[in-house]
Amino acid sequence: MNTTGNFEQALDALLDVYHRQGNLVVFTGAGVSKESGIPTFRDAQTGLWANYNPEDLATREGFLKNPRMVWEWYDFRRNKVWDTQPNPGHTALANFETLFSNFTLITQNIDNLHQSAGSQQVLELHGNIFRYKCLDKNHPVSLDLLDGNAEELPPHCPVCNSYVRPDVVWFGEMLPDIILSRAFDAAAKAELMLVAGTSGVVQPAASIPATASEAGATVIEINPDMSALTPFVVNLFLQGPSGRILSDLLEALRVRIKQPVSDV
Ligand code: BJW
Repeated sequence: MNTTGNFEQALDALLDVYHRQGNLVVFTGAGVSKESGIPTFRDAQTGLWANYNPEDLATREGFLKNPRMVWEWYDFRRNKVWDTQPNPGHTALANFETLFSNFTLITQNIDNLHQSAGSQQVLELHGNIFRYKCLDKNHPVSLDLLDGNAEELPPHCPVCNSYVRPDVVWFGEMLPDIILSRAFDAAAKAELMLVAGTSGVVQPAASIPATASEAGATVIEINPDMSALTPFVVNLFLQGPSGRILSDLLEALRVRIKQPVSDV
């Protein structure tokens, strides 16, 4: 795909929405956290699913088969995420939120890095690795309030005694209702959608850009590689890492609107 000139066109599209106070929606995936050192899922060499089987680790059945292993795998990932920092892509998006009057950030990521970068409103489609709930009744659980007994992992829910699990969405599970409908509503009203760092293969999230496109939005994708979405819904493809491209877009936008640099 020839992407020469796409940066300028993307900038013009952002400026147009900025001046008209139109709806800007951003949809992110694991690739936006890659430059923070968090592996994506489907990279053939370094992706999480290159070394682990999603059926064993990211399903209810896998958890019931080997609860301790799944618990420890999420503990391991949580500790890794804890040691990372937001990258310039996360920071740029937090700044877009303050610049654009009508802005929605939808993420499939569970790593909390958008919030750490300063994003105030984040629609988390697949949950958050720093929250816990119980397996049977979805009771929210705070680990600080449980009696620490390292021998017994996973811990049990203080209300119903079922296992405690990370509050993330596994395969075969429904996405949180209200968040999902807010995401599709925002997509249906979007005039411009930025899609960054997702392979676009996991449903129903992957249908969000198509919803925006069908409603007439311009869809700009930022990714080092083409995704499943590129041929079908993408109007402008910006090839490269989102940390660099999003911060370049922010800087260029600030120059054009003559806004001094002061990051959130
Ligand atoms: C960079 C970069 C850089 C690299 N800068 N970019 C309809 C059709 C077909 C299947 C289904 C369907 N409906 C439901 C399904 C089944 C399933 C599904 O979609 N399966 C497909 C894989 C085929 N969906 C579900 O089960 C969902 N539930 C559901 O639909 O419920 C209703 C229902 C129930 C029962 C029966 C039927 C319907 C739930 C999906 C939950 C997904 N959960 C996970 C794990 C979360 C917890 C955890 O982290 O452990 O969410 S899976 C994983 O994939 C994670 C991600 O959020 C998600 C998306 O991945 P993402 O973000 O796109 O990452 P990658 O790795 O795929 O891509 C990274 C991209 O970054 C690449 O493009 C790189 O090039 C790029 N990149 N460096 C920018 N520097």
